[in-house]
Amino acid sequence: MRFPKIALLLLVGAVAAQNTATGTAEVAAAAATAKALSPVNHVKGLAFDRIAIIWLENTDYTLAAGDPNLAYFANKGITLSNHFAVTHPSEPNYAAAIGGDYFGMDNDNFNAFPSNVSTVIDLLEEKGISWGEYQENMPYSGFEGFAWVNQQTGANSYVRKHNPAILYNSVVNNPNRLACIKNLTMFQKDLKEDKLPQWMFITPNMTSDGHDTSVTVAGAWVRNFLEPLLNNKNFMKNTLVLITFDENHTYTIQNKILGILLGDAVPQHLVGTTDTDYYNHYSEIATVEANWGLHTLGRWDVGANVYKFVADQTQDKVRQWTGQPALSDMYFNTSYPGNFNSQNSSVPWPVPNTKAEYACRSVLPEIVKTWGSLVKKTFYNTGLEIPDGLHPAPEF
Ligand SMILES: *[C@@H]1O[C@H](CO)[C@@H](O)[C@H](O)[C@H]1NC(C)=O
Ligand SMILES: *[C@@H]1O[C@H](CO)[C@@H](O)[C@H](O)[C@H]1NC(C)=O
Ligand SMILES: *[C@@H]1O[C@H](CO)[C@@H](O)[C@H](O)[C@H]1NC(C)=O
Ligand SMILES: *[C@@H]1O[C@H](CO)[C@@H](O)[C@H](O)[C@H]1NC(C)=O
Ligand SMILES: *[C@@H]1O[C@H](CO)[C@@H](O)[C@H](O)[C@H]1NC(C)=O
Ligand SMILES: CC(=O)N[C@H]1CO[C@H](CO)[C@@H](O)[C@@H]1O
Repeated sequence: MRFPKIALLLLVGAVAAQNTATGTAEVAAAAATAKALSPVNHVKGLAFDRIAIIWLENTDYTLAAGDPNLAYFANKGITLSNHFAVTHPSEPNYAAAIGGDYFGMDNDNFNAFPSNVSTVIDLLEEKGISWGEYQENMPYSGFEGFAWVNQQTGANSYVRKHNPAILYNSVVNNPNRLACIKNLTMFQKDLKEDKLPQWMFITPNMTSDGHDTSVTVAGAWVRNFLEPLLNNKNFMKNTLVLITFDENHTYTIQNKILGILLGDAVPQHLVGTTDTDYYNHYSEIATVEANWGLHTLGRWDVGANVYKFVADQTQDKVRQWTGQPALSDMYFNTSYPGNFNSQNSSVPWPVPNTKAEYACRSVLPEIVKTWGSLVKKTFYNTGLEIPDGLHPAPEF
């Protein structure tokens, strides 16, 4: 797959130094000199010392819950039965999971967020917590291209739209950060050398994650990947694993997705249970913030629920969705306007709520420095209730 030239010219203009080539020869040349880093830290968390987030693709809740391999993992952990994606299609969900918003994105294009937009990576690094991404079949560490197909079969393999960190110039423009975006071959190497980071995001390829196949293939892939890790001392170090999906498959129903929490950080008495509290992709950031006492991004991460078993150890309060519209009327199936919206991008850059204080967490000082003077224009609040395309924020 190639991205259209127009999109390349328009969107990559500002980041001309990036190497987005996807030709076989260029990729081979770049791979030969690609820098990879595997920083190691051991910052203690309140509920876990490591988190591994694994995303599969496009499956409705009920179908996922019925998959035997996913059920196998559900029995070993906590099932999140009221867990939602934030919009459609894929890319904005991946973006949201580390950036605290999707900035109106309603497409899978070559989108790049400007470098003044921070992510969970800024929050982690500020506290000296190592992080990394493992993207199956990414041809080399820090590859910035739109896609990389299987060289034997031509089938879709690695895609940029499923790589959250690569969407953010705050990551891409920093060579040391770029070098922490690696593939699964490097995961196995880091595992063996006991160099896995404390926060990691794992994306299987387009076959393995179910995108071009089915939840049966995705379930089998996770079983094959994760089962050996459950007894691996280099992996299980007070580790929390999240298995989830980017989005529900059927656009006209609520965008509910399966989530499973497991690992040796999950308290024994909760193994095999279900947590019915409301969570969404922003909970992935909020939980990490609460666990390590991080600052926040001042976006939808601030008010998102922290997973209950973690919240019990961090003194966070898990809240119910009480606002209007009721949760049952929220579909989370279209994007509100924003800079990356293909229908309506003529809205100002959303300003983080730099004054937000919630659960004793404040916004990252660097974000306050950049955006603080504009805080009057913010539409982010500390509520659990987030907007969607059918119910945009009143300020929109
Ligand atoms: C993974 O990345 C490494 C390091 O850049 C590279 O040597 C290797 O060929 C890549 N593996 C796959 C399967 O793409
Ligand atoms: C995806 O990864 C699996 C291994 O997990 C491999 O067997 C398969 O060939 C890969 N598919 C593509 C299209 O690269
Ligand atoms: C979102 O869901 C609502 C309710 O089913 C439906 O009316 C609307 O068409 C859906 N939007 C999209 C883009 O599918
Ligand atoms: C952030 O970057 C965008 C895009 O370059 C720019 O339009 C905006 O003014 C910047 N905002 C701040 C507060 O730096
Ligand atoms: C775009 O969205 C903004 C905010 O909702 C709205 O004020 C504006 O009228 C919309 N523009 C178009 C062309 O729809
Ligand atoms: C077909 C299917 O299973 N879709 C699920 C998507 O999520 C909603 C919940 O919000 C389920 O009711 C659907 O079953």
